[in-house]
Order: sequence, then C-alpha cells, then structure tokens
Amino acid sequence: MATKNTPPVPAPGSAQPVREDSGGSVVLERRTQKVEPPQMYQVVMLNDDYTPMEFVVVVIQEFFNKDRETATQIMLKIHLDGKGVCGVYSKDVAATKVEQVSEAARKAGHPLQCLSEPVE
Ligand code: TYC
Repeated sequence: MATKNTPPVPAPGSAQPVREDSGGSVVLERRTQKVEPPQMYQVVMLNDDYTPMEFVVVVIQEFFNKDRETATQIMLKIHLDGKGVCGVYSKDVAATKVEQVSEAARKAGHPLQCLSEPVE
C-alpha cells in the first residue's frame, strides 16, 4: 500500500521545539498542544410591529430546524423581550441563516430583521 511507510506528517501548529543538550544530542521538548474551540455566533431575531407572528414561527421552523412548539416559544420571547436567539452556529453558517431569513422576509414584504453576533 502506498501510504504504509510514509513518515507521519506533523499537524499544523504541532512542531516541537528542538534544542541540543549538553552532550550535543538533539532533544525534542514535550509541549502540550492547545487548540481553541472556534468562535460561535448566535443568530438574534428582532421584534417589530408589523411582521405576522405566524410568519415568524414558520421562518424559525424552516431555517432553524425547530418544531412548531419551540418556534412558537422563541417567537413569543422575541415579541415580549424585543429580541431572541434562534440558534448558535459557526460564523459562516450564522451569516447564511441571516441572509436566508432576510431574503424570505423581503420577498414576503415584511420588515423582519435578524443579525448574528459572537457568543460571550
Ligand atoms: N410583534 C409582531 C406582531 O405583534 C410579531 C413578531 C414577533 C415580529 C417576532 C417579529 O421577530 C419578531 N405581529
């Protein structure tokens, strides 16, 4: 098999510091690798006075994969508090959700707004 005797390729960022000890031998120093989890983004939907509740519920079900009960609870929270989180995603996915919601609202003629922001 072609891959059998190939030397292991170090993962990016995993190169170990190299030094020589007093005897002139090459020593690889042990290093604990730290990988930060990626920054996540929450998609926040804003309340307004014109978008129908039913439209918001359907949008939350469709684009945030929520069941009707959960979508209704999120919509009511937004209606009462002025805003609410519909989901938490990687940066690119969150941006896509914002675009999908904005496009659906624009097509339907509703002023529904949403945005994405870093979590914490
Ligand atoms: N406040 C709207 C109404 O009373 C309903 C609504 C809920 C609109 C959530 C936007 O993100 C929203 N028809």
